[in-house]
Amino acid sequence: MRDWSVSWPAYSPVDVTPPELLPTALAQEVPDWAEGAATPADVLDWPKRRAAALIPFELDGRGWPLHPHGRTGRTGRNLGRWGENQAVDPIVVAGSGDQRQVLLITRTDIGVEAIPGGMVDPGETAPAALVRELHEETRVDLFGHRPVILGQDLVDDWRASDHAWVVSTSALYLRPATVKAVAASDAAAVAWWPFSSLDELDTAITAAGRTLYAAHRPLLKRALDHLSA
Ligand code: RP5
Repeated sequence: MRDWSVSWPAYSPVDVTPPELLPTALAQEVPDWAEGAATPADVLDWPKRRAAALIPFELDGRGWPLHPHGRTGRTGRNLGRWGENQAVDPIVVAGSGDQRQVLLITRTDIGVEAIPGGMVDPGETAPAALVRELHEETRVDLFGHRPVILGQDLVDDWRASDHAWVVSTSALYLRPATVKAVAASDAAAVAWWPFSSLDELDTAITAAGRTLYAAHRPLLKRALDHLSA
C-alpha cells in the first residue's frame, strides 16, 4: 500500500503541519526557516525544483510533490519547504580500531543522539553547509578539511510527510584524535561515543539512558562500511 501506484481511496494520512505553518499563520508571518507557500499549489517552480532534486520525485494530479519512497501516513508540512529539503550530515570520527569514536549531539527537538547535521541554506553548497552546521552545533571547526562524501540519501526524518521530506548529503571527516566540542545551536549536549561498530555505539548510548536517532542509523552504518573497506 506504500507505493503511490497502488490505489487506496480510503487512505487518510495524519496532518503533521505545526501551527506556525498553517495557512492562517503563514498569511501573518513566515518563519525564517520556512517558505511562505501554504500548499504545494502555491509553489510556482516545480519544474526547476524537480530538475535540482537529489532524488527524483513525481507530482500527483493536483500538482503536489510525492515522497519518492511512497506513502508515509502523514500529510501537510513540518519542514521548511514542500517537496525535497536538502540537508547535510557531517560524521566526525576520531581515532581508529577499538579506540574509534564518533561525535554526536543530543537534538533539542526530539532528545535523541544524532549526527550534528542541518539544512542547506538557499544558494549554499553541501560542502559549505557541512562545515557550517558542524561548527554551529558543536563549535568544532573543520573548515578547509576535505571529507569523504558517503552519499545522498532519503532520511527517515521524524518531520517527513507525503509532500515534504529530507534528502541528506552525508560526509565522513577523519581526525587522529578527539577535539573539544561544545553543545551550541540545536544541541542540548554533545559527546564522543565509542564507534568500532554500530552495536558498540548502541550499547554505549543505551547504557547512558539515551537513544540513537533511528533515521541516522543507515548513515552511520555507511560510515562504518567505508572505514572497514
Ligand atoms: C535530519 O535532520 C538530517 O539528517 C539532519 O541531520 C537534520 C536536519 O534538520 P535540522 O537539524 O536542521 O532540524 O533529517
